Amino acid sequence: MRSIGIICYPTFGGSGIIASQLGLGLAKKHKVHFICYDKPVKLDLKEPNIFFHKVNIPNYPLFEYPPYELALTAMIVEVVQKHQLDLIHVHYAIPHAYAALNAQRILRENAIDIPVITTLHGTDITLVGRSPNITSAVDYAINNSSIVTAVSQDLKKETLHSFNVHNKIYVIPNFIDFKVDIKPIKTLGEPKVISHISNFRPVKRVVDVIHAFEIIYKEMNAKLMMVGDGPDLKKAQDLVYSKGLSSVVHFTGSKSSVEDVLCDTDLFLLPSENESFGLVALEAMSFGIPVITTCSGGITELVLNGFNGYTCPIGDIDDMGEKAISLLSDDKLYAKISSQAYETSKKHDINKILPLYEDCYNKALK
Ligand code: GMT
Repeated sequence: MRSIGIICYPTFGGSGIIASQLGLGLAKKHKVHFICYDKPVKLDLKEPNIFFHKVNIPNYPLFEYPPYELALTAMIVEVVQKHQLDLIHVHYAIPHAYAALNAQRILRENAIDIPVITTLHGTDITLVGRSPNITSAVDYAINNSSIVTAVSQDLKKETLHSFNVHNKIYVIPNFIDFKVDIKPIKTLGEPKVISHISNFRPVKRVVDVIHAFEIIYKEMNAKLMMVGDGPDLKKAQDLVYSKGLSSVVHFTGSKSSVEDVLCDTDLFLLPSENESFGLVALEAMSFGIPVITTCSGGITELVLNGFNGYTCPIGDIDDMGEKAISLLSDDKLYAKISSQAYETSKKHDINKILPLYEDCYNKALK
């Protein structure tokens, strides 16, 4: 049994979900200590071997920007010393890997040597990390981690292209923790239910979901579930109102259960500008739901055009609409794509992926 520290963002995003599920899976064999500014949303603290240490961020009037990395670094040092952690696994290069590496240096002064494993999830590399004033810090965090993993081949490629990296990057795709092992048999009913789940950031292009839905709705009885909250929510709501679609487009906010929405969904739309992996698409596929997405980075390693869903050019709402209509009007095609979507998701079962992380831990500890 090892003692593992996990550092992640505790919010609804895919990286926090993956970190939480990984921790819960590891806790069957190891002690897992989460170090975050809040309890990760999907983390069940009642589970054995799971511990949570809250990072208290100092906030004095003098600080315009509270020093989060500093507080996190000090908390990592404290938890490693008090609980004799064997390794630290951080999700996101910035600021988590950066803070963990500083903690590592402090601990070395106390004769404690602890490896840092860094998992890159996407936004840290494709958006934030490209800000020129922080690239040197990202280079440092990646190059000095004991092991670096990325959630897709595309993210690995992007990282090598955008940063001055000389460390090896292992690709470990995201996963699903299947609670039941029953293959869903999806048949099309009326109305067709289309859904989209995201944090409504501009990168998600939620407006394209509504344009594509309008094309579908002109051809068939359909409704759209828009799940989540974020900067583009108002823009999306205004568009729905201006198109007169308010009776068939439902905005549920971020509190509704993703599982409940997916249970009733026939087709999932994810028209992102960039998606390093697209965990939500994998979740949809685990319910046997075909996904229509864009040719945007790592998601094309998951959604294979014409096999388990469709990939369209970014912003091509006509293509998305047409593909959706032909899929939703053909029971036989729909059953085939749905079944293949589910089979793809089974390849991402946590039981297949978790040992890959354990291998990384073993390598880092050697
Ligand atoms: O997509 C987001 O806005 C959230 C972000 C996150 O940090 O959780 O998601 C990123 O990591 C997920 C988990 O690995 C991936 O499934 C998402 O594709 C990735 N988001 C982007 O690349 C935009």
